[in-house]
Amino acid sequence: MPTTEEIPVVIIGAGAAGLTLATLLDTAKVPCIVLERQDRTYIEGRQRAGVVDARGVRMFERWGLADQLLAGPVAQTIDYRVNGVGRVFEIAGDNGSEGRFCTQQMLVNNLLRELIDMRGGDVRFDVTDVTITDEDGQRPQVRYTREGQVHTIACDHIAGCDADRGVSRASIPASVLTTISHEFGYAWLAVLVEAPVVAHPIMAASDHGFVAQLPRGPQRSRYYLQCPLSDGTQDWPHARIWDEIRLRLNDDTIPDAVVLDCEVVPLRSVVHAPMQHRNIYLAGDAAHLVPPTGAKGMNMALYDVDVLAQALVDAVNSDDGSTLAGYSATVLPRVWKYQEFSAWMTDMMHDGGDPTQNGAFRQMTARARLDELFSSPVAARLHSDFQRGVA
Ligand code: RFL
Repeated sequence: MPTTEEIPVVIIGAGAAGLTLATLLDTAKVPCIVLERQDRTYIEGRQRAGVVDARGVRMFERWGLADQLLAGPVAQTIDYRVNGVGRVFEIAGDNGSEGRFCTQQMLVNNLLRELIDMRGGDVRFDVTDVTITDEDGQRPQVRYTREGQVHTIACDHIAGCDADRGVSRASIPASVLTTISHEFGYAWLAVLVEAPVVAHPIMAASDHGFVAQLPRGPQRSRYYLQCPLSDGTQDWPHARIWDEIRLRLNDDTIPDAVVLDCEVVPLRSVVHAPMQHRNIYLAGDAAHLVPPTGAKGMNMALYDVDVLAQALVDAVNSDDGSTLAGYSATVLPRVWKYQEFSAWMTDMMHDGGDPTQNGAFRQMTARARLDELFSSPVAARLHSDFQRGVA
């Protein structure tokens, strides 16, 4: 028997954006249902971003959720290396909140516990065939299948938090959206390893290509190695991974360690605008992608849902739809600012590396740009503000 129910808000996708939005709405007593195609165990195990920036911390504090969801303060440093020679950049902050160490996996697990286990929030995993009907003059409907049964939810608002390949953006007519994208022309081999944490996160340009090492827990690091777009994980046997890490960091003492996971991620920037159409509101990777170099993807998703949550609270609790109507216009300027920062970081760290990529001239000017961070207080301050998410 098909079932139909009613709720003010349906959220599609239980990633960083969807679960945060659901928890903020629950905090403000706005009822919502989250639909997720994966099962809970899969969501709990998914590894990605590493740090909630200072702006994200302030958001969780403002909503009274920081202590439940985030871990302790994170080291505000980056070890920028060129051919193995490192300089530690200290991210300058103001008094008050700073970034907190919280991997995306940790945040998502804490959100699942808070929302489902502590508050009884309604997250439906393992759903398939999610379809959206949102036509003029009719109440929006979301249909989905679970355990072979088709269900329909009538709602007022749909939050599309289902990332780049989800159904939410695909439900908006193509003629409504403008898509602006940029391909960087290379990829990263993202390698999760079991290894002791280094003193500072490392971002390294080398004549042999870019490499980064970022902490992902007490005994875990994520290495990123620049590689051609055509590479697959089969091109990177474990011995080659460790040889390249030693070569690019110019450090023969790094021992091989257990590789837990490995994937190839093409570096690209994409913005789809407007981020809303009728009653559908896009947030996070459903609306924009950034190359991971600036560590901003998850933090941009958190910003989107901070604005969207308040707008939905105004619309549902106070019958004031004005902030919701302005959602896309409110968040897009910041989306573009962080696109610019992420592209700047990406160009600097990759052009400054392998000269066969873009030539020796671009290599040397990129290295000069990196030097500025250590010689110009103005450049250092701006870089810090971007890293903290407050620029
Ligand atoms: P998510 O986390 O991918 O969640 C989307 C959810 O939607 C579900 N879904 C559907 N559910 C129902 N029906 C459908 N038809 C559906 N289609 C999809 C999916 O199963 C999933 O659960 O997107 P969200 O919430 O927008 O969050 C965005 C962030 O995940 C992303 O921006 C970051 O992970 C990006 N990112 C980083 N961000 C940072 O801020 N700092 C970092 O250091 C950082 N490092 C990274 C990254 C992303 C990476 N990859 C894998 C692309 C490093 C890497 C390697």
